[in-house]
Amino acid sequence: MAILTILYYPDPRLYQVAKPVARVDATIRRLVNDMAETMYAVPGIGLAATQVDMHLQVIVIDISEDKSQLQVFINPKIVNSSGSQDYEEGCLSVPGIYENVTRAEKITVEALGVDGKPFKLGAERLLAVCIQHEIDHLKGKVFVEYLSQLKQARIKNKLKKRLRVTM
Ligand code: GNR
Ligand code: NI
Repeated sequence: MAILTILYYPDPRLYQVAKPVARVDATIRRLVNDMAETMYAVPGIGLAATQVDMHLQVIVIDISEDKSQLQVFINPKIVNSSGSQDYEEGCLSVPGIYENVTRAEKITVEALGVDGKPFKLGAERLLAVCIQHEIDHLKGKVFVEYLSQLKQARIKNKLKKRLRVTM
């Protein structure tokens, strides 16, 4: 296993669109393991392959209290959504920034598991937020893009300044 390097907004590689996984093989299983290790190390509740500069449709999520419930979504598709909810979101690629985003309250997602088998899952509240946030990453979208242009500009400046100080 390995800890992977996370890209920081506004890195242009975060805007790349991820390709579907053709076959869930040993390479993909290794990517899933490394992404999970990286997510737990930071720590975060989700991670999309885009964030570690791998442009494949792979997501890991664990919203459990004791970090014992890893969920893997390969080639995920939201096939149903309803309602709306506001949630104060953060992102490992936008460290230290927390802003309210409105998303669907309930979703149904279809994906492949790490065993390569298709499954269908209903999700609501935080899990629904997290799945939508991660699928956005796969489409090259970061949550700050839901905010006003002014807020986006301020966040970019803040992160660029911080990078200058710490690197
Ligand atoms: O760790 C994370 N926490 C979080 C909190 C509220 C809404 C979404 C998230 S996802 C984030 C991890 C991350 O950046 N995934 O892409
Ligand atoms: Ni994120």
